[in-house]
Amino acid sequence: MAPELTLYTASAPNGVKITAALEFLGLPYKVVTVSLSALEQKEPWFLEINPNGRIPALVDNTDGKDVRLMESGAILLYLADKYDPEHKLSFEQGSPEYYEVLEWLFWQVGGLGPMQGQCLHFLHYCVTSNPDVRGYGINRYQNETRRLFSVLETRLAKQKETKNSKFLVGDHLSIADLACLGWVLFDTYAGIPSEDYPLLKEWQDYVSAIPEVKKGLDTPSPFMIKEVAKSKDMTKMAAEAGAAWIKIQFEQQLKLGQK
Ligand SMILES: N[C@@H](CCC(=O)N[C@@H](CS)C(=O)NCC(=O)O)C(=O)O
Repeated sequence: MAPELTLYTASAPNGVKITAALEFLGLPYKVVTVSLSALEQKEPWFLEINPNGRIPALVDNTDGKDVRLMESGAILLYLADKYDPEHKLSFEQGSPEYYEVLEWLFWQVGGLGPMQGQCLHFLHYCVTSNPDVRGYGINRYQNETRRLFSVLETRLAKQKETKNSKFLVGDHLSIADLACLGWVLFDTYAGIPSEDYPLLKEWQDYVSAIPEVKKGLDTPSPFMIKEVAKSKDMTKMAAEAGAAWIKIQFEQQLKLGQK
C-alpha cells in the first residue's frame, strides 16, 4: 500500500529534519505549509493535529485511519520504524546502534534544540528593554550551545577514530544526523562560528550536500539561514520579523491568561 503522508511544516530547524528524512527514504508525501508568523500553529484546526501548537506534525492515513504525530523525534522514529525496513536511515531494532540513535535523538530534542532556540531568542528576538536581561540570556545560552557543539565535535572525532565513520552513529547516515543538522546549520546565525568545530563543519557540509537531504532542507521553501547569517541586512530583517512575532505571542498569551 502506498504511503499517504501529510506533513505540516515550515522552513525551520525542526521541520527540515522530517522533510530530509522523507526525501532520503524516497517516500511520497504532501506538504501543508504552516505560517508560523501568522500563528497558524495556534489555530484550532492545527491544535487538533498537534495539541502543542508547533511544527512539525505528521498525519499518516496509509492504513485508512489517521495516525497523528507531534514532536520531531517521535516522527523520525515512526518513519524509521514503519518505512525503513532496509535501514537506510536507521539500524536494526535492539542493536547497539539502534540505542545510540535514540541517545542522540533524545539529546537533540531535549538539549541542542531548546538551548540553541533560547540562544537565538536572546541574540536576535529578545524584546526586553533591559540590556542586562538580554546580555545574561545571550551569555548563558550561547555558552551552552557552544558546549553542546563541542559534544558533537568529540563524538565525530570518536566515530572517525574508532569506526572511520563520518556520521554520529554507526557507519551510515541516520535520523540522529538529520535531527541535529537543522540546528547545526544555524551555527553562524547563533553567533558561533563553525570554524571553531572543524569536524562538525565537515559533517554539516557533507550531510547537507547529499542531494535528497538538500531537497528536504529546501522544503517547503529554500533554507536560507547561511545566506541570512552572512548578510547584516538580512540578519536585521530576520531579527525584526522574529521580534515582532514574539510580541504578538506575548500579547496572545496575556489574553489567554486573562480569560
Ligand atoms: N520539541 C518540538 C519543538 C517544535 C518547535 O519548537 N517548532 C518550532 C519551529 S522550529 C515552532 O513550531 N515554533 C512555533 C511556535 O513556537 O509557536 C519538536 O522537536 O518537534
